[in-house]
Order: sequence, then structure tokens, then C-alpha cells
Amino acid sequence: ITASPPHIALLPSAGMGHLTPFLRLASMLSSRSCTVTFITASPSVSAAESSHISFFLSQHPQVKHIEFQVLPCKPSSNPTTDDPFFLQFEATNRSVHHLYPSLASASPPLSAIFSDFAVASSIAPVAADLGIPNYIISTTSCKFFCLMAYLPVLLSDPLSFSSSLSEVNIPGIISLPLPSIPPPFKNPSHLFTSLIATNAQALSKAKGILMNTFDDFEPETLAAINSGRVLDTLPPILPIGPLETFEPKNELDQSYLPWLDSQSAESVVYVSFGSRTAMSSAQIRELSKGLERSGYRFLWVLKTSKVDKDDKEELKDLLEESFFDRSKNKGRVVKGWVSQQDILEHPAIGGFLNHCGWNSVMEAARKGIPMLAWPQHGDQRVNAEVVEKAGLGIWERKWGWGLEGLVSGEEIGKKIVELMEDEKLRVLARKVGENAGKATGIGGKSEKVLTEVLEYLEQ
Ligand code: BUP
Repeated sequence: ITASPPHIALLPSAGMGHLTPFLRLASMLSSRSCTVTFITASPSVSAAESSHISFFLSQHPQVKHIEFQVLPCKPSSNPTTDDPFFLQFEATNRSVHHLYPSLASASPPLSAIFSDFAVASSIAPVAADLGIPNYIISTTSCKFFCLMAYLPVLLSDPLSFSSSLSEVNIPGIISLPLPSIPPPFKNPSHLFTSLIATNAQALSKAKGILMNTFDDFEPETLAAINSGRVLDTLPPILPIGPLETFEPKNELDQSYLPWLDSQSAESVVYVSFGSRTAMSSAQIRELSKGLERSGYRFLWVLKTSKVDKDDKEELKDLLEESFFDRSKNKGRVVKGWVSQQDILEHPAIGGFLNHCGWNSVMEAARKGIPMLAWPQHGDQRVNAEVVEKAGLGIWERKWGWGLEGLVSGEEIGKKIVELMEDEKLRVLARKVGENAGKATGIGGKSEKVLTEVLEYLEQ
């Protein structure tokens, strides 16, 4: 009997940073002849999620779709946060067991569930009841993943995050400076912290952890975790990145394209802080000054709220008219969703000022674009450490977390000049791009890892 390709159910969690790698993986699995079932939670938090899911499904009619109802979020039950994405993580965990009947009746029968770290604890019993393996998809750096996996141990010692320490100690992991640890981790009852700790405790039940990173990008961390030095209970960590891109091109604002096309090679700084950064209006003004001061050309994608549905402010209310007049030939400011992947692939882009959301980092790595890291929250400072160490970018640590203090236009401008004029960095970043290409090319390390997992799951 010849083996047939596996049937894999994918279950992402809330937010574009989580959905994006799942859409990419679904597309990759589908093109490798797997049967794919894509599970989505309803209602979704952001408009971007709904439109990307619809478009993805319309482009991949062979992908099966299960939509399941998420129980209502309980904002008042946890006063530590009102972040709609964290509340949705919590609600999804309460709802996941309802998936059992539709997963049990899947045809052909499911071979595995690939699910987000944020639902690790609730999907584990479902996979066990179905008698199939569960792989966790990590949507962050391997370094931050180590911190999450080790969090239950850190929380059991009240001195772990003591301000008298300069670093957090995780066996086998080099340098995790205390200021890079997300502040909520110091509060065990914070929803973000308790969700991560609960899910971390379920990791040992997974068959493996598929990670959107590659061996050359985080060699020491991958070696440490896979040799059992971080925790000896973890399943294998399987680096399969950078994931191939699948970019829906529906309803996109591309008004900047003719302007970008007319710019010379590597001359433009692309500025974006991802889908969830709500930058203060004062900081937005300083950033505009910084871009002007740098003298470099820029393409700036501006967001002002955590959830896109709330983003009602118009550009003219955020930035002075005189800024637009002065920068008419120098730059473009865009509000709304763009295809970041297309932008990073454009020959005119020479640098990327970014918050270090992990998808953005992997996209820059694929293209070898030098980054100026300006982490804002969550995993982003740890990710920025990784970016700097890998030679992909520079980082001004003293800028702190977003919304913590105001970074002046003068400082921003100087740092942008440093980014764009650092020839050594440009060479190193290009090398990162080459290594990323090797990892995902035929016979490359990441490509082999994914092939082995799929061969294992063949029916
Ligand atoms: Br904004 C924006 N276009 O306009 P990250 C984002 N993206 O294609 P985040 C666009 O969304 P988390 C836009 O390329 C990346 O793939 C971008 O994920 C794409 O950051 C994804 O980079 C955003 O991980 O998520 O949104 O802050 O907080 O989960 O890291």
C-alpha cells in the first residue's frame, strides 16, 4: 500500500501576527498535497483577520474550513488587562473542546492538529481523545519561546524577576536582560502571564514544536533547547522557517507604488510597527520629525489603535499639513493594510524601522533587509536581541518599551542615518538573506525538517 499525504487541521489564535504564519503554512502544506482543514474562531477580533481568512479560502478552494463559535470574552473577570487579543486567547481556550465532534468526523480522518501555542493546554486533551499527534506552531523567536516554556519555573521563585538581578537565568540560554522581559511577567495573575504559564505546562504533551525560524538565525538557542538544557520535558523543536509567503492582494492600498518604483535602489526606509501597536500621537509627531531629519526617503505605514476596527483617525488629524508639504517628494505615509511582503521585496527598500513582531523579522530575514529595531511590547525586545545577534539589525536599547517615554525626533533621525549608512550591517543582513534562502531551498535544513514531519504523518 502506498502512503497517502496526511490530513492536517490548523488552529491559529487571535491576531494577524498569529494568523499569518498559519495561512502561510496552510498554503505550503496544501501545495505539498496534504489535505488541509483550516479552523477559525468566530467572531474574529480584527477586520484584517476576517478579510485575510475569506481571501485565503477563496484562493485555496481545496482547503476545508471549520468555523467555530468562541464563547463570549469576559473582560471583567480579569482586571489585569483589557487587551482584546488576550481576552480572545482566554475565550478560545474555553471554547476549543467544542471542536471535538467536527474533528472526529473529518474525512479523510485527521493525521494531526497543528495549533497555536496560545491554545496548547486546551487542544492537548482534544488531540489525545482523537488519538492523533498535536504539533504546536510557535509564532515567536526560539529565544522568546524558551522564556515562555521556562516561565512556570521562573514564576515559582519570587526572586526570578527581582530588580536586583540584571538578567533572568534560563539554563542554556545566553543573556536575557531583565529590561527585555515583558513587564506583565512580573505579575503571575496578569492574564498574559497566566495564559502563557498554563500553556507552557502543556508543551510536553505535544509531539513537536514547529518554529518559524531557521538554524543559522538562532543556532545557540536551538542547540540549547534541543539538547534538553532549557527543560528536559520538551518535545523536539523543529525549525521550518522562514515560512514561504502567501500574500492576499485584495483591497490593498497600493497608491504608494508608482512613487516607490521611481526611487533608486536601497534608498527608502520602510517604517511599520505591525498590526497591534497603538503609538501615541506625541510619538507619531516625533517619528515624523525623525524621518524628516534623517534626510532619507521613507514609506511609513501608520496605525493608531490596537484593533483596526477602532482606527478612525485620519492622516490629516495626526500629522501637520506642513509635514506633508515638506515631505511630498521625500516620502509617503499610508494608513490601512499594505502588502508588507511586496514592500520588503521592492528594490527601493534599503532599511526597515520595525517593532520586531516575529513575522516581520522573518520577512526581513528572507530578504536580507537591515532593520532598526524599536520593540514596543510583548516578545519584541527579546526578538530585537535575536535580530541584533544574527547581524540583521541594530537596536537602541534605551528607547525602552513603547508608550514608556517619548523618543525624540532628533534621536530617531540619527539612528535612521546610522541604519542606512552602515555598510557592514548591509553585508551581514544580505548574508542572513542568503542563509534564509538556503534553509528553505530544496535540501535546506528547514525544508528537510518539514519534509520529515510530513513523511512521519503520512497515512
Ligand atoms: Br500592519 C501590516 N501589512 O499593513 P508581526 C502587517 N502586515 O502585510 P504584529 C502586512 O502582518 P504580533 C500591514 O507583514 C506580518 O506578516 C506583516 O505580524 C503583515 O507583528 C504580519 O510582524 C504582522 O508579527 O503581531 O502584527 O505586531 O504582536 O503577534 O507580533
